[in-house]
Amino acid sequence: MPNLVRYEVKDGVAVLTIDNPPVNALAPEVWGEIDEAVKRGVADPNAEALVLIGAGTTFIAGADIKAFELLKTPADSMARSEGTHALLKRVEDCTKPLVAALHGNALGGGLEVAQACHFRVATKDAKIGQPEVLLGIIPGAGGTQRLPRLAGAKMALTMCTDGKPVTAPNALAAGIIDHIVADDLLTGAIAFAKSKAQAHEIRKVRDIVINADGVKAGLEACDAMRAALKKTAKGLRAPYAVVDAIEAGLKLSFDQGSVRERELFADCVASTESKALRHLFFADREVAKVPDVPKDTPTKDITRAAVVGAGTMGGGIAMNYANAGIPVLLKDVDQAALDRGMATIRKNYEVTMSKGKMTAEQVEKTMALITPTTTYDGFDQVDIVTEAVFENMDLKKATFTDLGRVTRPDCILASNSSTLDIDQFANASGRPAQVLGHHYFSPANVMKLLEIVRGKETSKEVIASSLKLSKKLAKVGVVVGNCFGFVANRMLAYYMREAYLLLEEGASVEQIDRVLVDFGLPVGPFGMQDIAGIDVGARIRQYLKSIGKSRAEGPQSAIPDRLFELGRYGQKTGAGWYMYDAPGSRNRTTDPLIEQMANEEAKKRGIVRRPISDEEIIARITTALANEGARVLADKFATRPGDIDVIYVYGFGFPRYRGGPMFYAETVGLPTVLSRVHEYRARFGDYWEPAPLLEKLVADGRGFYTQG
Ligand code: 3H9
Repeated sequence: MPNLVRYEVKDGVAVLTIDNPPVNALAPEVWGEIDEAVKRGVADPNAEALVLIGAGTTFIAGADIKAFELLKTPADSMARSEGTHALLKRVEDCTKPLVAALHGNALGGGLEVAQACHFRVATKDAKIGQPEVLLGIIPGAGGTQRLPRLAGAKMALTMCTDGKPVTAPNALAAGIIDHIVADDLLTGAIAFAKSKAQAHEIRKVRDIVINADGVKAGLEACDAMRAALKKTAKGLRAPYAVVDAIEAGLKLSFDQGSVRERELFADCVASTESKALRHLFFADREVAKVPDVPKDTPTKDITRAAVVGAGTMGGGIAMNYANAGIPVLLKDVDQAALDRGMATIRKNYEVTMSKGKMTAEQVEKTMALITPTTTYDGFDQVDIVTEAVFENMDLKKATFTDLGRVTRPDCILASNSSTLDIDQFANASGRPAQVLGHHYFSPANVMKLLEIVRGKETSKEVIASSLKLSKKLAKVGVVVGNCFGFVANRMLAYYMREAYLLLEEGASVEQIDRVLVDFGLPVGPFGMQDIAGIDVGARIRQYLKSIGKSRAEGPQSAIPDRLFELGRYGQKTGAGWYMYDAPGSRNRTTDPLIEQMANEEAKKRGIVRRPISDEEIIARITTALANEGARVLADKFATRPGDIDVIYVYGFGFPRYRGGPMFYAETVGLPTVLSRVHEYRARFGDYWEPAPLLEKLVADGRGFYTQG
C-alpha cells in the first residue's frame, strides 16, 4: 500500500499526516489510508486522541478531480459517493477525540473529511470552502448535510453555491471551526486534542439537531437562493442541485438527506456542465506550460514599466501595472491626449471606489504609480514597454524603432497589436529576441486574457517572463503563434462574418445578440462590436485591402463598412448597430436603418431574406469557430485545443459551463460539426470549407483532445 497517510504518536496523540503532494488531493488510496489510520489510532493504547493534518503547504484541496474521469456512469458516481459517506461515518464514529488541523486549503472533500472529525482547528490564514460547484458538481461526501448543521443553512447555501472559500476567522465565527492556532499548528492541534480527551468530549456533526426555527429559516433561505440563482446561475444545474440537497437535509434525517446528496452528486458528475468545468480546471493550469519553454527558464523581474499610447487600451494596460503595484510611465504624443487618458483612468478608479471596492486613499496611491509623459525620458529605466498606439503598421514600426533606441538592451518590448505581424515590429526594433505581442482584451483592465504572441525570434526568457508577469497582473497568459489576428481575433473574424451574413439572410441584430446571450455569452456579436468600436475592424479591413488580403475568405458583408463611413462607431459615437441615448451611453434601441441596410445588401447579393431559427444561429456561429479553431491547431498557432478554450472563456466570456468553443464542438460531436460544414457549403458556397484536421479526426474516430 502506498504510504500516503503517515502514522506516528506524539505526546500521547496519534498524528495522521496526509502526504500526497502537491495539494494532498483525496485520491482513492488516500481515502482508504485515512480510514485505516483512524482505526489504528483507535486501537493504539499509546494514543488518547487523534489529529489529522496535511503535509506541506496545505490540508486537503479536495477529491482528486482527475479521478472523476473514472466515474463513467451515474451508478459509478453513486457507488463512489456511497463509499465515501460510509467511510466518513466510520471516521466520525472514532471513539477517541479526532481533531482536523487545517492550514493552506481545506476545500471540497477536504472540508468534508474535516467535518467528519469531531473538532477542527486552523491557522489564521487557512482557506475553508466547498468549491465543488465550480466543477459543476455538489459536495458528495456529506458536505451538504454536515455544513448546514455546523454553520446554518444560509451560510452553507452561500458557500456551496458560490464556491468561494471563507477565511479561518469567518469560519470560526460561523462555527465551522472550533479554534484558531496562533503558533505551530501541529503543537496547537495536539494540545487541543488532549484537552478534549481529558474532558471526554466527542462531537459528531451528523448528530447536531437543527431546531424547528432553524429548519424554517433554512427552508426560506433555500427559496431565496433559488430565486437569486435565476440571475446568477443562468444555464447552470449544479447550484440548484446544491439547494435541493441542502433542502433535503433540512426536511429529512441525516441519512435520508445523504441519499439525496448522493443521487444529485451522481447526476451532476455525469453532466456536460461538469465535464466542461473539469476540463477548464486543467486547461486553465496547462496554458502556463509551453512545451519548449521549460519550467526553469530564467525570468526577468518586472519592477518598472512603460506604455506608449494613452488611448482606451493603453490606459487600461497602465492600470493593470499600477494595480499590481508596478510604477508605469504612460506616454502619448500630445498633452491633450494624455490628459484625456489620465482622466479616463481616474474615472475608472472612481467608479470602482463608488462600488466600495477601493478607498479614496487607494485610488490616489494607485494613480500616483502612473506617470504621464510626452517624451521618452525615463524609458532607459524600465524593464518592459507595451506599445498601444493605433493599429497601423507604419506607426507601430516607427514606435518600435524608437523603443529600440531609447530602452536598455534587456528591456522587453511588447506590442498590444490585435492582429498585425509581430516580426515586423521585431525587425524595426533591431532587437527581435526581446520583442513579442502582449494582446490585451477590451476593457484591458477588466478582461483576464493576455495573448502572449511569440515572434520568430522571441527568446524563451522573454516568453517565460511574460507568463510570470501575466500572473502578477492577474491575467491568464496564453502563448500563441504570430498569425493574422493571432488566435482570438483570427477565429473571431469567422464568428463575426457568420453573424453579418445571418443578418443579411434574414435574422435581426437583436435576435442574433439575444441568441448568443441565451447561449451564455455576456454580450452578442453586435453589442460587443458597439463596445469595442466598429472603426477598429474597419481600419483593419482597410489595412488588409491595402496589402491585398482579407480577414476571412469568401463573402464579406458591406454593412460594417457602411456604418463606419457614416461615423457610427458604436457606443462611443452614440450609434452603431444600435442607437444609444447619447455618446458613451449603454441604453440602446433598435435602429430601422440596419434592417434597411440588410435588405439592400441581401438584394445586391441576390439573397431572399427568410426567417432564421435560433438553432441555426448557434449552429452556424459555433461551427464557424470550431472549423477555424481546427485550422489554428493544425497550423500550430495554439499549443492545444484547451488553450483555445481558455482564450475564448477569458477573452470573450464564452460560457465556462460549455467548456470553450473546441470543447463545445466535441459535445455537439465532431461528425455532426463536419456534416454541418458540408451542409453549409452546399447551401451557402465554397467559403465553407472543412478544415483538414476536422475531416481527419472524424475519419479516424478521434477528437480534438485525443489527437494522439
Ligand atoms: C471534491 O472534493 C468532491 C467531493 O465533494 C466529493 C467526493 C466524493 N485534484 O491550482 P494549482 C493540481 S471536488 C487533482 O496550480 P495553487 C493542479 O492541477 C474538488 N489535482 O495551485 C496542479 O497540477 P499541475 C474540490 C489538483 O496553489 C497542482 O495541483 N476542490 C487538485 O494556485 C497545483 O494546483 C477543488 O475544487 C485536485 N483537487 O492553488 C479545489 N487541486 O501542477 C481545486 C489542485 O500538474 N484546487 N490540483 O498543473 C484549487 O482550487 C487550487 O488548486 C488550490 C491551489 C487553491 C488548492
